[in-house]
Amino acid sequence: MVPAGSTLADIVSSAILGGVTIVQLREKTMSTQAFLTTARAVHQVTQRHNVPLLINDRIDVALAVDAEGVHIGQDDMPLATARRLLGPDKIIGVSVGSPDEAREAIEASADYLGIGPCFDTKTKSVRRDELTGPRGVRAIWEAALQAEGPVPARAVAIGGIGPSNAAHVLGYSRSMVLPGTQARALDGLAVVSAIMAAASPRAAAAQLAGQIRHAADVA
Ligand code: TZP
Ligand code: MG
Repeated sequence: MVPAGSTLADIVSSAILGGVTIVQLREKTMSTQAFLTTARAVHQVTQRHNVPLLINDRIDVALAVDAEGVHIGQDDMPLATARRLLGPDKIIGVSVGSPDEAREAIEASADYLGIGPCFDTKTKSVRRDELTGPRGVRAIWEAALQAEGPVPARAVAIGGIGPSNAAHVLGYSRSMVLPGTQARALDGLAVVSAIMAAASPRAAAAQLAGQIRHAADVA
């Protein structure tokens, strides 16, 4: 998803200048060598801006480039194993699509949850019955907040999110006050195409960052 004339590193740099606070590198088809080369180039950019880089799926690539963390899904390496390999200081995020998955991730000490897929997306093949919608995001987030274990530092919604629906997702997904818990807003949004395919990744990131800040202010 890189337009002709610009490199992935250029787009990542623009997105960070717009307000992106964490970058995840997700490559499903590249050779390991190409993935490593790309990860090193992107890491140079993220380090220059002091923004953490997470590697999707590949603990080995994260270790090889000394990325700040990884993002794993339900079918990837289990969190406890990833933690053992990465040590205590790396960030480990987990994709969760149900209250049970959220509870399990919290109990295994995930640093953040990626909740979704919220809406349909062209970036990944998802089944209609997997889509959570904003209502599902909130239910999953509430389950996480009630789980036994460290309350996650962060939770983001993912899947088909962009400037036209971000405010709705953020507002709706704010947890309700449950016995023994405090209402908490989502910490942010994870987006791919809304930034990577935008005419101006920097402007798209700035718009989304503004919506996230606004949601935090009213929470
Ligand atoms: N996991 C759930 S939805 C998704 C991933 C990786 C794709 C998100 O991409 P987009 O373009 O922001 O919908
Ligand atoms: Mg994965």
